[in-house]
Amino acid sequence: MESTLSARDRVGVQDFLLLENYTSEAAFIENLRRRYKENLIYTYIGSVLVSVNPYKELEIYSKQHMERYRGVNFYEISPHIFALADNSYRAVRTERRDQCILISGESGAGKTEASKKILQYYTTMCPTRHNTHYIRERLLQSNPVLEAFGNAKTLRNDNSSRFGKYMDVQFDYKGAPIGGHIINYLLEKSRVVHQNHGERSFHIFYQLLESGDNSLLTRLGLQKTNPQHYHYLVKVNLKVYFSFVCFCERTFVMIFTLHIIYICNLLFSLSFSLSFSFSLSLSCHHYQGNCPRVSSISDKHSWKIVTKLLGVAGSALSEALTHKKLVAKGEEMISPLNLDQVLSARDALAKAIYGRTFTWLVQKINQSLVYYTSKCSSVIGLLDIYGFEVFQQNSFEQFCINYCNEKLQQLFIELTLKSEQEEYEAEGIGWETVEYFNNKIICDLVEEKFRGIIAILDEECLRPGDASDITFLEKLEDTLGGHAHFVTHKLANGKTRKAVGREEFRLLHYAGEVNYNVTGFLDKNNDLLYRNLKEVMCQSGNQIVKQCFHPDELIDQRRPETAATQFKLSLAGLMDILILKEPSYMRCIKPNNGKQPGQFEEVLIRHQVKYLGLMENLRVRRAGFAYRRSFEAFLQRYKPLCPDTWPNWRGQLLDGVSTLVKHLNYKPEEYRLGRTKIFIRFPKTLFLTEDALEIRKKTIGEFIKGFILRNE
Ligand code: AOV
Ligand code: MG
Repeated sequence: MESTLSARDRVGVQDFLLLENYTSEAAFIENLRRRYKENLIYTYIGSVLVSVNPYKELEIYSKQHMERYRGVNFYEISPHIFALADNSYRAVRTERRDQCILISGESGAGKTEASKKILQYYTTMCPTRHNTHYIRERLLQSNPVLEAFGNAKTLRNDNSSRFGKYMDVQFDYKGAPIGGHIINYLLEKSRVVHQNHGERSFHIFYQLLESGDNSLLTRLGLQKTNPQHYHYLVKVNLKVYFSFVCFCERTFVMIFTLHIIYICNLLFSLSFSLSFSFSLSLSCHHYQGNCPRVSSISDKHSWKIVTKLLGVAGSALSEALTHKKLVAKGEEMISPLNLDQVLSARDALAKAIYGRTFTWLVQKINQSLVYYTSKCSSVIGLLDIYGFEVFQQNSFEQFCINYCNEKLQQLFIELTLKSEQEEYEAEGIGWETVEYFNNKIICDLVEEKFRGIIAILDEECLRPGDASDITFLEKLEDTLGGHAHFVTHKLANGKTRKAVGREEFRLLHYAGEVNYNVTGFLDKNNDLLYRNLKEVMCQSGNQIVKQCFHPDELIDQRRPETAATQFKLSLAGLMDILILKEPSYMRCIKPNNGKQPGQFEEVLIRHQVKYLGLMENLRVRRAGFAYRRSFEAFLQRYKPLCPDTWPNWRGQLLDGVSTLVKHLNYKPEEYRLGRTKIFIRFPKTLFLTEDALEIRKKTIGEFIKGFILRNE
């Protein structure tokens, strides 16, 4: 293969392993900066791909670009996401080993875009079988649909993933995509009922109201004109949505989506606040002290539509929304809820409907994708999960999201170091250990049995009596007071610089310090839907509502797992999936907070380089051997450089490689020969060899050049 690196591609070093001063963070960042200025957003640390979000469209993702990366080794061509995608694909094809690509980085760094590019690469470049052709389309189409329902504009990112997604793409023995499967993680459903200032609800609300079918909208009593009316607005094309529904019970989904929108809006507007333009309101008849009690819902017309769409009896729903059912001494007692309770019941219902529909949608997509359990297939798993995030106010959602990022960092540490070590062992090569920060201590702080934050939160959620967000905080202080990564107002004693509020606790995450406000932690963790609301929903005549609210739930007397525990368990499941696969890593960096192209904000970037552990990663790679190639690949590539190995080496591969490196004057400390691979310690050695090859190709003329091309 002819080197395809142009002079521009060689700005800085394309692999940080090649940095002269590899321990210098300044040199690292300078290299990123120089490349970023030239729109070279990708750089390697060995096999890890680092990217910096360009915040503008680059002409580097065309089919021609994809073709350049097919079957090519990393350093022969400029770094690219397609190289990473192709590398995993080749491993699947040749070794039949399951792969996964783990993309990390903070909110807005480019993870979702990267995962889409990888999927595009596979759907464009892989062969297809005629009978599974539709799988490619469905894999691609699942993205915009899930984004419509699961992404939203936040202060950090206009298209922020509010759910975690792990997607398996399944390939047959010929390398054709034949199936797929998606697992979704903890959707931030609270967004349906509340958004921080400057943020929005899920895209789908705006999409439908902006470009939804007129007759349907009218039928449902929705107005197309003024999306503001419904508290939402985002310009996204609905076509993507419709292209999906044709493979997924089109009418059902579409109508149900409208149901959701309508219901959520109606529920949302069930409020006494005059600021809501919506007409539906609760009328309150009784007052008990300062606490109004609500007994009926007044807008008969809107109410009729909601109940019709949900397929439930209006009287039953209004009763369930405004009353609580208690069983005392074998007798059922109905007591009215106060305003706060009604509003929280309303929110809980809206969240439950949205959350469950989302899961239902993922199930539908999975049914349409097919997943074979046969042995003659391999998978590439793509993980695109919400990135580490810090806002002015951080709540339960950020706590879960950042915990998830801790787990992924932990996996990265375990797998990169472990696999490095294993390879040296397998090849009989000595290994020197490198110090690094292991964030296991923070994972334990969150998830440990009995004394981890989640355990303490659950305990407070289960405790009858005076349990509150504040008692939760106090309990945290009692239990975790001495922990190096846990701080509260009372426990500050110089561990951190920033102030901690009285209702906050601070975690010193691997990625930085975050203050979490405990308000709402108990409620969000409980995630309760009153039993009588569940009962009403379970009786629904709507097919989809029925599937989302199953009567079995009512029979099961056990308390459902709390939200945090469910999340913890699902993350543990994810780790089990990932650990069995061969990982590739992509680390995304966000260059500025303004979502601007060309702005390289050094302080921000230095921070990310630090917490992504990139310098440590580099040191680990450099402490060992920068490059390793199988004898065969090494000989094949560099044989033109030695008269004894050119044009062909007929003996043992090991002897051929020995002959070649002796001829190239490699010094003993520069390389090691393992059982099947050559290990080269310094990148410079390889780089010089590459340069020699370059010169050699030029001097041996077109004929020979053609010969090399044919042979490689
Ligand atoms: P994220 O997935 O890492 O954040 P995204 O992938 O959504 O971040 O990227 C944020 C925005 O950056 C995108 O909407 C694009 O405008 C831009 N962008 C990212 N990568 C590229 C690229 N390669 N080329 C051009 N523009 C890009 V979050 O889901 O919030 O954690 O939770
Ligand atoms: Mg994302």
